[in-house]
Amino acid sequence: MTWSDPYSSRVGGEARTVPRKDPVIHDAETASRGPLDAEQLERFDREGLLELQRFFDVREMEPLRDEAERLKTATAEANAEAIVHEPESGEVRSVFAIHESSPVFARLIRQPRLLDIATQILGSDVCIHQSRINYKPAFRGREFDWHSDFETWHVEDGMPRMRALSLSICLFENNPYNGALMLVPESHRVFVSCRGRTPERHYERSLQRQEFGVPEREIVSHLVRRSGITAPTGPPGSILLFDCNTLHGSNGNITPWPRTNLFYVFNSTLNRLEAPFSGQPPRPEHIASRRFEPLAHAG
Ligand code: 6CS
Ligand code: FE
Repeated sequence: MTWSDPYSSRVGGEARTVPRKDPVIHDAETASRGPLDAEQLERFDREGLLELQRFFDVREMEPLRDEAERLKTATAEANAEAIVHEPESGEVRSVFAIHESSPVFARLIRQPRLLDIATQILGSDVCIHQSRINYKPAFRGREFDWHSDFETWHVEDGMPRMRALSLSICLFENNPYNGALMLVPESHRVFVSCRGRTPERHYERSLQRQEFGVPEREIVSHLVRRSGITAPTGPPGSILLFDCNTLHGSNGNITPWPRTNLFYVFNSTLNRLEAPFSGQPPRPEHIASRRFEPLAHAG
């Protein structure tokens, strides 16, 4: 750990873990008001994740699935660099910045029943750091190796502290077979510093297959021995909240069932991005937004 950066990683040193320096629930008073009850907040604080099945009515997912399909071609025409393809099959793996490109997905995230959860946990106004659709297509969806999002957002985007969270919305059923997200409970409590140094324009490869910012296997094994792995499943309309530092990954999908999830990353407006701690230029706006205006409720 360098004196100036409590979360230094990929600085050429050995891999190691350091205790988290930030709270998970950032303000007790704000946390006492919001959609989550005390038991749900306590579970999120303890485990670094919270699944809410049937948050949306299944019928609400149909128009969102249509919009996710539409965005594949619309983004290819309007902002092709926001599309990531699967390395072998060429299928669409992810589309980024959906809160910018889609009025439907821009409006969805500003519903009080979602936006107020982020405010409740992060203890401040919030903005969107990143949004994306991970399509995990049938038969062809490839894996996402183990990682902490915060490690990447700190090193490659300059996110200073752990005051951000991800919301995942299942557009199709997430079941034990089609590549559901796997998370290590309680792993958010340690920062896993990774070896190596970040290559230039790393994101041009890491979003297809991440090589840097992947924790050492013995560290993953240690955390899994201690707390196991959870893979929340549920019908379309289920949601999953996870802390920016909760270790997660997902297997490939060789089933006929797509596992398309929306992801929105809420950042606290008090946690504005600085210069990337890698010393490299910032990643493009569609991956790491540098607009920090507070997100307002949908009218
Ligand atoms: O680099 C990123 O920001 C992206 N990478 C992963 C594997 N998860 C978070 C995010 O989508
Ligand atoms: Fe991730």
